[in-house]
Amino acid sequence: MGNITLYGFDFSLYTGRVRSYFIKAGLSYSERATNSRYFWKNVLPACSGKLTLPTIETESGDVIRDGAAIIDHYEEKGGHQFSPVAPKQRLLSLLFDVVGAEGLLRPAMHYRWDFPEENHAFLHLHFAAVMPKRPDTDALAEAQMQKMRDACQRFGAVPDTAHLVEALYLELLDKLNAHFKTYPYLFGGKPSIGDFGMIAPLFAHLGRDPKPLSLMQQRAPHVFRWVERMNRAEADAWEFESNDETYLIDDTIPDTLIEVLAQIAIDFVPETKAASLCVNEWQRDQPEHTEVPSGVGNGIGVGTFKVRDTTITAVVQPYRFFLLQRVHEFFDSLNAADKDEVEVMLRACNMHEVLNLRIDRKIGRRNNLEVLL
Ligand SMILES: N[C@@H](CCC(=O)N[C@@H](CS)C(=O)NCC(=O)O)C(=O)O
Repeated sequence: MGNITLYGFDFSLYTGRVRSYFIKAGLSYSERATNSRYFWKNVLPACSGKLTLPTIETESGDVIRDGAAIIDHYEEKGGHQFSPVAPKQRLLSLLFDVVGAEGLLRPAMHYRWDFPEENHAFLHLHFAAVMPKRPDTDALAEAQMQKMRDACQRFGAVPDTAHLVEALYLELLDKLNAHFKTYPYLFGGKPSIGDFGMIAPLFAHLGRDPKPLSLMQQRAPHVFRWVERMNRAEADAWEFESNDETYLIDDTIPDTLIEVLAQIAIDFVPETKAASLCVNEWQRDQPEHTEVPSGVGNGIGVGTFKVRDTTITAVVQPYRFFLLQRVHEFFDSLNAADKDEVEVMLRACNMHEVLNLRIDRKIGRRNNLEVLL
């Protein structure tokens, strides 16, 4: 049996989530680009022809497309080692996974695409590196970059919202910085599914592109250290007193984490509400097994919502609910006393409404695609 092959790019948001998981789980993998004949002939057809990163080939040759599905596969195999067992931590871990994979795309895209003076040369280098080597490689890279710039706008990062997007992100950095000053990871001394979700936007875009990287290093050095730590096999937590690589005991949720969630709720809750209405409307007439769009900025409509007097119109990606349904399923499985405790906690950070933001149909997976059930 060989290694895992991880098809992904160093500048890809979702690749960063799986790479970090592999590193922390001690799984041996080789990272490759998608530009080989082998990939197009053997791997892509096993994804029903859908190309998104990350995609992997397991040690035994199975192909898995989608970061959540890849992590699920290894969590299952490894005894759910990165899924806290205690109810509040488990639920928040799942919620942070949604926030990271879906809820922070606006600042991630804004800080990548709206600062050309600082970022353009760096981004061009990376986009050109993964294009076919031809006389027009630079033009191909620019065309692909323009597609991503357009996607950035679809997420609602436009000149009219830039001030708000930046204000919310700077406040979030401050809250995260206060948390990671005291704790190496979200729930103590060990990363969780929620940490892997959050590393998606906070590594490749917000913790690596020149403009947001320097912002993070200067304003939120403890967040920067967490980003580094998430990409290292060892705990890398020398600045903390305790070296325990465990979750906090007694289902403790630090106040600093409640503050982080309250900050995220400011746009995550109204956006999810607007998206749920849009997805419910769309899916009503869709046949069973309709494919749910995947890929950056590909959605089924737009949602409009207001945050601090600014109106945001953003693409609706039903994938948000593919991940959110895990939060709902876990909540529904709890006994009455645990449900009460979770609700009290979610109320404290203005996230309680999320428990009721459900779509009418479930999203599952079939032939390596997310589909409506
Ligand atoms: N739900 C997928 C999303 C993956 C995704 O969108 N990846 C980006 C790169 S970071 C991609 O492949 N984009 C191609 C496209 O937008 O067409 C996952 O979590 O793996």
